[in-house]
Amino acid sequence: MNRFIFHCDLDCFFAAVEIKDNPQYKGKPVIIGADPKEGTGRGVVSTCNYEARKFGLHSAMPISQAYRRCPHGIYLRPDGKKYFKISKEVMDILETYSKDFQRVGVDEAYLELTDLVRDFEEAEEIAKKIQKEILEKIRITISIGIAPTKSLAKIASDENKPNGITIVKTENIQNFLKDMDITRIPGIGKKTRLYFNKKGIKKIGDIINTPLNKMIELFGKHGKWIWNVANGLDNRKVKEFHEERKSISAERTFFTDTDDFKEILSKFEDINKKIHKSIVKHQITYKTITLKIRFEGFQTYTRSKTLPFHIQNEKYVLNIVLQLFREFSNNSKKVRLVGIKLSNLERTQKVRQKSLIYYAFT
Ligand code: TTP
Ligand code: MG
Repeated sequence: MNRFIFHCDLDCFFAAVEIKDNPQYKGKPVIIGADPKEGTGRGVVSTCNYEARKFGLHSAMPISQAYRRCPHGIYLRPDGKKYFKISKEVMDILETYSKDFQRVGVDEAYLELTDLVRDFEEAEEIAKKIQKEILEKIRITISIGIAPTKSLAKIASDENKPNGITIVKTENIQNFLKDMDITRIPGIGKKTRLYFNKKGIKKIGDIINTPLNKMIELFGKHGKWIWNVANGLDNRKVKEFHEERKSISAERTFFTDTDDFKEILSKFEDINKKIHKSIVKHQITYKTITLKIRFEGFQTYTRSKTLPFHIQNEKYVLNIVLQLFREFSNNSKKVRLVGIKLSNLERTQKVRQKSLIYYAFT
């Protein structure tokens, strides 16, 4: 049976809110983030509108660099409270379109309409209705991807931004994906791209043309997931976050086993940073922190600490992980792999607001 999954993602969300509230900014480059202080400011761009993107500006770029490229832009500090209020209003609208609704970030959500529409034409009509309702009631635009899987719908919503609707039918999956850079697959960032490129994989088409067993051999479990996405295989359901996500974790294997503390520390920092990027984007808090460690010879251990309350604090996690790691300091074996897992997840309005500010300035 064909599935109809929608991924809806607001266009340059924070900037769009500021522009709707200040029509005089319309058509000008608008940048939300830290204070640029005429080029000497610290911190990063939270987001910017499409006019600013023409100058090469993007989320997470140092604000000083943004200022150099676009000194005449309108630079605004983020107003987390305001964005969350609007986010909720948008989510309340989206939720009316299907009982299978899953909010994922501050400005994105999945809807499954498999039982509600017969074909992609009907699906497109609904997508237009959603865009119209949000534009009329909230006065900002949203892009929608419609596809048979969640991962394809997500890739599709990004294809025709802003205010786009992109449909990927089962028979067009390969054509849609094959020429895209592999970073269009959610979860492949700049570092992973480098690693894949070294193995000759640049386009999603290269993944499609690599046999699954080769992908697993080269990239392990992650390789399998990526191959599945590239081939349109992803049967994850659309549902609320709590039921689906029990933990967030990441691990890394050293190229060669090591006992160099500096190297191990830097791996922990990398992993922790990566996890927190997602934690912050999805407004998650956690109570349990788990360290995973594998020594040469494959002995694997985990150690956990559960806090009395939920937190969201990257530095704190690193401290706990290092505390847990200390227990192994007498082990003479070299370390092969380290990992961090955060579990007992929850989302709370309060930390969301804090995290936004954190997000915009770190
Ligand atoms: P995104 O949906 O990634 O970006 P966007 O909505 O601004 O732009 P696009 O049209 O490409 O979807 O993120 C949603 C909001 O989250 C964004 O408006 C600001 C915030 N954010 C940050 O504060 N820092 C970041 O690094 C990113 C990626 C987003
Ligand atoms: Mg967005």
